[in-house]
Amino acid sequence: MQPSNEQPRVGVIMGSRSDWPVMEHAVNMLERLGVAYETRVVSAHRTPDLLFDYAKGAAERGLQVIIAGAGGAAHLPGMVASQTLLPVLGVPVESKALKGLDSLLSIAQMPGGIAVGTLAIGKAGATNAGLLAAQILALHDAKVRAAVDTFRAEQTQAVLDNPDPRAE
Ligand code: RP5
Repeated sequence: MQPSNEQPRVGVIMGSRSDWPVMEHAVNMLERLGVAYETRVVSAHRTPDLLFDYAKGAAERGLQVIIAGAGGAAHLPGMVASQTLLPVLGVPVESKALKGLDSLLSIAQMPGGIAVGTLAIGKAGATNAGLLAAQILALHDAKVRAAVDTFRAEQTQAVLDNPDPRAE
């Protein structure tokens, strides 16, 4: 799944279909900013061979950033990062048992030497992963930079236009 026929530049992967209600917020942000992406389920535990193939081939296929979301024993972002030099942004998905604290610590507490950028638990983290991926691309892409700029300006204006917290 991708927004257009453009070559995907961001890979949005997740450990399970059950992660989609959170991870779709990363995709929503990429779509809003006009960044071509692909998305698929890649599980560290259930499809380890696919994980290795995906991560090893990602740069060659034209991806520039990988967003990886997972919950519980969330090994996906770290294992993907170990197999590619692309920046990997990890999104901790809220788990039933521990409300995502397990996911957050699994993703954030990487050993020194393999980097994963860890975002917040859940929707905010997924949204910001999409935004941060776009900001990474914006370093070398004026069109994406302009889209991020516009997003920021509209966000600011929306707050300024609605100063009364009681208003509908
Ligand atoms: C993780 O286990 C997934 O990322 C998901 O958050 C969690 C539960 O997966 P399901 O049992 O819902 O497939 O690997």
